Order: sequence, then C-alpha cells, then structure tokens
Amino acid sequence: MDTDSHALSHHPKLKSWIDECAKLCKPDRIVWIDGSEEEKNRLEAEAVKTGEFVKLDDKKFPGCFYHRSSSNDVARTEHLTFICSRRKEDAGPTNNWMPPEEGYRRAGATLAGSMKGRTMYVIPFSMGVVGSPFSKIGVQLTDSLYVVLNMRIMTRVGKPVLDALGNDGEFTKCLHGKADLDISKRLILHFPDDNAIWSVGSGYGGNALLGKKCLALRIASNLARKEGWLAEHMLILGIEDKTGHTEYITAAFPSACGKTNLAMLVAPEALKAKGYKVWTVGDDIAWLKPGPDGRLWAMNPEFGFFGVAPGTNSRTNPHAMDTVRKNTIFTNTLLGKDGSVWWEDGDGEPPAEGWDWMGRPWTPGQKDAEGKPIVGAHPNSRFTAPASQCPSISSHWQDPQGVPISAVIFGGRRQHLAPLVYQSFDWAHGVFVGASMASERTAAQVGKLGEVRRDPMAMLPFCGYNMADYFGHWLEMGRAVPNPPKIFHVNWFRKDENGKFLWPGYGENLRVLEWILGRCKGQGKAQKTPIGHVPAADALDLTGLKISPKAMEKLLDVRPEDWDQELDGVEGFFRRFDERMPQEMWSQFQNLKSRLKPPVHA
Ligand code: OXD
Ligand code: MN
Repeated sequence: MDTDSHALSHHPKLKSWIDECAKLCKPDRIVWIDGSEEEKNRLEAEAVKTGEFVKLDDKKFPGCFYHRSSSNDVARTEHLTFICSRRKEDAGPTNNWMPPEEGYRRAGATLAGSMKGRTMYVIPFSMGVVGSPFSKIGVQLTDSLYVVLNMRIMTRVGKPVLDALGNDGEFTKCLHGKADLDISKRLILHFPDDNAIWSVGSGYGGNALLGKKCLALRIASNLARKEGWLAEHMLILGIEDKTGHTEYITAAFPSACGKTNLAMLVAPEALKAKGYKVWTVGDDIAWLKPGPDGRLWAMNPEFGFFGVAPGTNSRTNPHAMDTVRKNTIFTNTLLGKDGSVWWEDGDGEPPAEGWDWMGRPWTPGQKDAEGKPIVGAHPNSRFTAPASQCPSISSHWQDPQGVPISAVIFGGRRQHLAPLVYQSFDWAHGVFVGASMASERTAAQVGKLGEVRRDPMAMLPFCGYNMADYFGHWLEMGRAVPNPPKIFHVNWFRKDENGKFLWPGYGENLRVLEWILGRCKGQGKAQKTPIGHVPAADALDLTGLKISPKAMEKLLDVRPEDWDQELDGVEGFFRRFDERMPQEMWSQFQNLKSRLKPPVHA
C-alpha cells in the first residue's frame, strides 16, 4: 500500500506511524482529510450511497443526515474501556487496566487485516483553536465515514492543523477500526505513556470520536497533570449583567444530567428584566489553565455539540433546537418516512409513519406485547451540530487563551439528600465536595438506570490516571493559582415525598447561578450548615416563579441525620485508594463528619 501519493504532510513520525497502522489494518486506500467544503459534500454523498447516512428533507432539515448505529453499539461501554499505563497502580482502582503490550496485542489481532476492501481516513484534528498554545493536536485513523463526518463537526480538522503540526510537532496517535462492530472484540484503549489511543469494535460517539472523551479527557488529564492544568468534564457559560460585564462559570455533571441545557440556558422573564444574558462557551469539556492574572482560565477544546436528543425541546432547550436545524447528524432517533427526525419529549407530533432506532417500522402509539409503548428514539440518541450555529454562542468561545472563571460547580442527580445549592468553605473543601460527588445512573452508560454511583467531579469514566493522584493534583492547583474560582455544589433533581421534582430547573436555574455569582463577589445571603453555605431563606430571587415556601424549605434543607449513609458511601469509596489518597481528603472527611455529628462533651 502506497501511503505517500496523497500525503498532506511531510512529518516523518506521522508518516511512519500511518505506514505502520496501514501495514496492520491493510486498507485498500488511504484518504487524507483536508477539511474543505468540497470534501464534505463528497463524503456525505458517499455515506448516502453506502447507506451509512440517510439524507433528511432538505427544506425542513437543510444539510442534515440520519444515521442508525448497530443496536448493541448505542452508548459508551465503560467495562470495555481501559487505561494501559505501564503500572496498574497508575490507572488506580476506578479504571480498568491492561498492560500496554497486552492491549496492543489483543486489539492488534482484531485490527489485523480488518480494513481490507475499505478506506482508511487520516483525520488531523486540533482540540482547541488551531495554533493556540492551549490546544492539542491528534491524528485519527479510521475506517468509518460516520466517524469522519462527526469529527469534522466536533473538532477542527484538516490542512490548517497539519500546518500547525509542522514536521516535528507532538500529536496523539488515535487508531480506530470498526472491526465489524463485534462487541466481543470491542476495546477502547488508552496508552498515556505513548500518547496513543486504540479503539476497536465500536462506531458509537464516545467510543469512536477519539478527540472527545478519549483524547480531551482521558489522555488530556494525564498531560494536564504533567503540565500543570486541568482537563475536566465541564460546561462553560458566561453570564452578562446589565452593565455588559460577563462572569464565567464551569460546571461538572455526569453524562445526561443537563450540561447542554445549562450551557444554553435562556433567562426567565424576571431575570431578563434585570438585564441578564447567558452565553454558551462549551457544553461538555473544559480545559482550565492558570492565567497570568492569577485566575483560572477555561477553554472549550471542542468545535461542536454531541447532545442527547430525547428531552430536548423548545421548552427545555430552545437554543439547542435552533442549533440542530441545519448541518446536523442525528443518530438513533426516530426516522420519519417524510425525511424528518423525531424523539420522545421533543417538539411536535411524531410523523405518521417511520422507523425506530432499530430500523423497525414504527407508528405513533405502538405498544409491545406487554402493552408498554415502544419508543421511537433510543434514550441515548444524539445530535452532532456545529457550535457556531448556537444562537447563544459566546463571542469569546474561540479566544485562544479561554475565559476567566469565577465559579466551579459540581452537581449530580440526587432525588434526596443534596440541597439545591451550597458553597464550599474554601478550595480544599471544594475539592472534597467534588471528590465525594455521586449521581443516579443515566442512559449515557450501559448499566442499571437510577442506581447511585460515586462519580467524583463527573470524571469517574474519564480520568485517565489514578483518581487519588487526580484529587492531589486538584489540591495542588488551588495552591498554584493565587485567586482560584469559588466551588459550589448544585442538585436540580431533589424530589418530594410523592416523587415530584421540587425545583422547576432549566431556565430557572439562573436564579441559583445569580446567587452563586453574588457569593463570588462577597454578596448573596447565606446560612452556614455542616456541609457548606446554603442560601438564606430569602436569598434567591424567586420573582415570577410559582414555588411554595414549603418547597423552598425542603430544597434547601440539610438534615445531618440523613447524611449517615452518605458518609459511609464516601468513606468506602475513599478507602479504595489506600494510602495513595491525599491526607487532606481524609481531613476534609473527618471535618465534615464532626460538623454533622459534633462530639458530645461531658
Ligand atoms: C457524552 C457523555 O457523550 O458524557 O458527553 O457520555
Ligand atoms: Mn459528557
């Protein structure tokens, strides 16, 4: 196989790595992705021809396509995801580990000859603005046209990236092969010591778009630790006040807990009247670096949104609905016979006839043998859309140095226990709050829905090294940044005794963000509780919101007796890290425990 004839780069290490991979996978041809419009049109037409894409009605959905993935390949498979560090203890107890040589051998055996009869695409991509010192370059080799067309939306690709790479620049080596999407051979492998990722047997987003979770979180968290910054599973948003001044916030929530909705929040009328505007910088990943002014600055390394479709509608997220009107790829939603797409809890009536996410004929109201409704869209069906199409996209979203961060928010989905919002006492306590985070499982991961699992900083599936060292790195960052952001915890999902959500969520969350920003400026009334500062009863602006004082009381309630089980959960989780856990985390734990259960003095 001649890899040289159309090569767009003369980078010797890049070329010899491509040669090596081509020798292993044996594609019929190699195509370099240049990032041009002409290339996009050509590849889309090809994807329609192969059946990977269905073109949607061009009037209603201009430039949009539909894709259905294999039915056993619709979510990230965390049990098949491995950190292949040299030493097992460097992956830590929360990651699956495989020795690097075993990883290369097992995935290599599956990849061998797997691209015969296929094309291997070479995708040079940049996470972050091309050429920014904040950015990282990767090159993904893949035999999936779907992956190429998604990567073109989710990352900056092509010739400008190769120009920035030059002939000797560093890049993450990303090899992806569909290998017949065989789940028994599926492996998502990260080699932090080699700055490499190998993914085989899956075509699903988080497993196959290697710039996203694999590079921008698992590999980047390793690089960030070495280089003194943070790679986090966080949205970034800006809140502009009536004077035109904007403060920025990052927020970490586990997958499918509303990061995209919060990032694109629309202010409720009462707050709009106060002059607030909300700007989106990113919806999933933030890279945070100390700036020359002693603050922490954040940038979104991605170029698009890979959002969950079901539940997205004009009420929950009007900006997302506007974003996906054109140039969007829809995966595993319902496909209407009229060339439309539709999903549960979306906008409008479903089409009269269509195919569900498994490709079976579907009509509205269809029920299974037990009389349960058959859903049209998979609960983790997705849209891939360019960030630039979002009506609330910040004019600073592509600033090479990022935006300065005032507050970091951690949050989970908890029906009970966690109040609507609380502020940590200081950075180290905030790190503890993040480290002890937990959430109920959603459809973004394979597993039992609703089960509570500890998900520190929403990074459990994404931290590419031992999480004890990761907590240590967070503590270190607090010492290295003279004026770090304040740290908060939120829970939009608290329920009453009848199982009803107490807080309306969505746009109304701005009321909580307003209090948070007030606290960052030394304002915002609060009461001190054992877990942190909670808003005083009248501290949130509730103008125009129908919520009873009783519900507010329940939302802000901290009852020490409820925390016993939580303390056990945190202690059990921390113990998994043995003596590698920073002592500071244990001190924070003991402090919380004694604040909740003050020692009785005789
Ligand atoms: C995602 C996820 O796709 O977290 O963003 O699963
Ligand atoms: Mn995510």
